Order: sequence, then C-alpha cells, then structure tokens
Amino acid sequence: PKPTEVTPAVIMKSYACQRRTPLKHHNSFLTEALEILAENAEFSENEGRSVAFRRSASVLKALPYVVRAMNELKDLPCLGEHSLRVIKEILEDGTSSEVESTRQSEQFQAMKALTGVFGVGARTADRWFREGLRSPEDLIRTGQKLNHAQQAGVQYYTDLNTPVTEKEAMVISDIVEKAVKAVLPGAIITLTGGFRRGKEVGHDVDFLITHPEEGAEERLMPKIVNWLEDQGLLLYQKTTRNSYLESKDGPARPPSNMDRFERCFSIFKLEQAQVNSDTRLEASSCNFGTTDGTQECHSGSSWRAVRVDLVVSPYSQFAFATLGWTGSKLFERELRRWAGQEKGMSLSSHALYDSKQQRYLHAISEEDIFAHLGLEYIPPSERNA
Ligand code: DGT
Ligand code: MG
Repeated sequence: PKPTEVTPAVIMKSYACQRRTPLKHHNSFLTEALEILAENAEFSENEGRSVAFRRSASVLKALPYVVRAMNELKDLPCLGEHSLRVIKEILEDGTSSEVESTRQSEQFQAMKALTGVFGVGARTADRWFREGLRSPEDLIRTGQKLNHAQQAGVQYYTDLNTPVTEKEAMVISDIVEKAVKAVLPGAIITLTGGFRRGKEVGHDVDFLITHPEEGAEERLMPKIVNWLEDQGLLLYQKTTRNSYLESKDGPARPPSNMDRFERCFSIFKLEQAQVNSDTRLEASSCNFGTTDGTQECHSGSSWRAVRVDLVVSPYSQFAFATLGWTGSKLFERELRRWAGQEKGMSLSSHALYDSKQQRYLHAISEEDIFAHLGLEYIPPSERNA
C-alpha cells in the first residue's frame, strides 16, 4: 500500500472466484443489509433476485476499505440499481427503510423461524405461513404432519439454531476421525464447509471422506453410521445417494462411478463434558482451539445436538469434492458460472468437463482445478464470497 494514495485504486474482478474474499472485511454494515434482502428473496423462491443481492454484498466484502461515499463504488462490478439504492440510503441515513421493514415483517420473521427447522425449505415454510403458522411451536400445537427430518428439527430446534463453535467442531472431528479409522484404516477425513474457510462458528460441521485406494470407499457410509450409532452418538441420520445425476448444473455425461457419492445428513449427540474438558485441543497446532475453555453448558443439559454432514467421495473425485464442499455457496456458484460462461466447461463436485475438447480434465488437487479453469489459486480462507 502506498501511503500517499488517498483513495485506493481497486481492480475488482467481476466473478467472485477471481477475487480474494476474507472472512473479516470492512463493510458488514452494508453486506448484512443486502443479505437480509437476499434471504427474503430466497424465502419467496426468487433466485435471480437473491443472487443479485448476494453478488453485490460479495463485491463489498472484497473491498480493502470502508465505503463512505457513493463515488467510491463507481468502478465496481455487480452493483445493480436496487443494491445501489439500498447502499445510498444506508450511507445517508444510517439504515435502509426497505431492509428494516423486511427485517420487522411478520412474514420474514415467520419464514426465518420456520426454515430454521431442519428439513424445512422455503416452499414448505411458505405454505405453513399461508396457513397461519408462524413458529415451530405452532407446528406442534396444530399437529402438523412432519417427516422424520422435520420431527428431529422441531425436537432439537434450539440446539440446532445455536451456532456450532470451532471447539465443538474440533471435538466432532475427533469423533468422526475415530469412527472412520475404525471401519476403514487409511481413510482420509477432511473438514470442509465454513470451518475450512476459517469461520469461528457454523450452522453445521461438514466432512469429506475418501481413501487413496479407489473403490475402498464403496459402501463406507453405512459402516460409519453403524459405528456411530453403536456408540450412541447419533440422534438422527439419513444417508442418501448423491442426487447429482438428476441435478441440472452438472456435466451432461458424468463418469460412471458418480453414483458412488454418498451423503449423510446427521444430528450428533455431543457431550458437553467432552467439549469443556478437552484441553489438549488448546495446544493443538491446527487453526482451532484458540477459544477459552469456559463454554456454558447448554440449557443445563449434559449434551447438545449438532448438525453434521458427511460426504464420501472416490479418490479420483476428491479434489473436485473438496473444492465443491468448501464453499462459500456464492463462491461455488461463481466458479461454475465462470467455468460455463468463460471457459466452455462444466464444473461440479465430481468432475470438470471441457466441452470443446469433449473430455474430463483430471485433477488431484484444488490447485489443479483452478489452473484448468485459468484462475489464480484462491485459498479456502479467501473464498468467503
Ligand atoms: P455454515 O452455514 O456455517 O455451515 O456455512 P457453510 O459454508 O459450511 O455452508 P454449508 O454447510 O451449507 O455447505 C458447505 C458447502 O458445501 C457449501 O458452501 C456448498 C456445499 N454444498 C452444500 N450442500 C451441497 C449439495 O447438496 N451439493 C453439493 N455439491 N454441494 C453442497
Ligand atoms: Mg457448514
């Protein structure tokens, strides 16, 4: 940085995957407002509108300074008319009337409460809202028919809406490591999702599991789940074959081994004593364990419920899966958009297909994938788009 410069000259690339987006940035007062509008658009299933607000917010996250005036935004990409209007209002008045009225609205609050139930998406929540329901209590009171996931979601509502700390994620990492090693020695377990990007809290803990010997990972998930269940560590689990084959945005002709990809949505029963007593973690060299060990026992109980996602990938797809499960969601979306629009390629969590060459591109690391895509490598801690 040159000390003589008044306004930093920022070259802002237009795709989030071309930029470095740190976790902590300078414009939360703006991005949080824009993200309320994005969330509200998601509640009404208006994806285009939601992505537009998320892209605007993401550009502001990548700025190396606090935005103080509209003229500082003039050369930036992705800032649409609506986002600019909201930003202008906040810069002038301190708040945006649209954002505040959204935040206060009965519909927004009810949608937030109802989609906060594990297993409930915007469509179901909206139907319930129109039937007059506002909260998880209303679901119980009116005897709504709930599937197994939603029943668990209601039962553990408070716990599942209490952010997971790094320390809890670390204890769960140890448990998952133990489970996986017990059923398949030599397996590799990677923490993905927000915690891999350096987040201090998360809504869940995400893991990706593989084995260097291709095929050794087959039928692994049921074994892991059985081990965890035998230990009484699971409150809920549902293992699914990856729905990738039916998804719209994957390559047209995926390799034949794709249907091996398995995912387990689970709820762990995490003993609080384990979290509070694990002093070993504080001395650990990994990027966890910096918090003090004085966490309160949640609601007086000896354990709490935590959402954990497990994904098993064949070794040949591990780099793609790692990249695909590290996020952020916008970063992933932008990677796929870049691949398609700028490179004529199709990227998924399984593979990268080059339409011009009509072949799949091999990768053993995330660096390989960025290189195939003609992008500078962005480390996980700067994928917080
Ligand atoms: P959070 O809310 O603190 O858990 O934040 P993240 O970033 O960990 O978000 P999460 O756990 O919903 O998802 C982690 C990443 O995994 C996300 O950035 C994109 C990816 N992901 C999530 N769901 C799917 C899915 O169904 N298919 C694929 N391919 N990727 C997914
Ligand atoms: Mg996560």
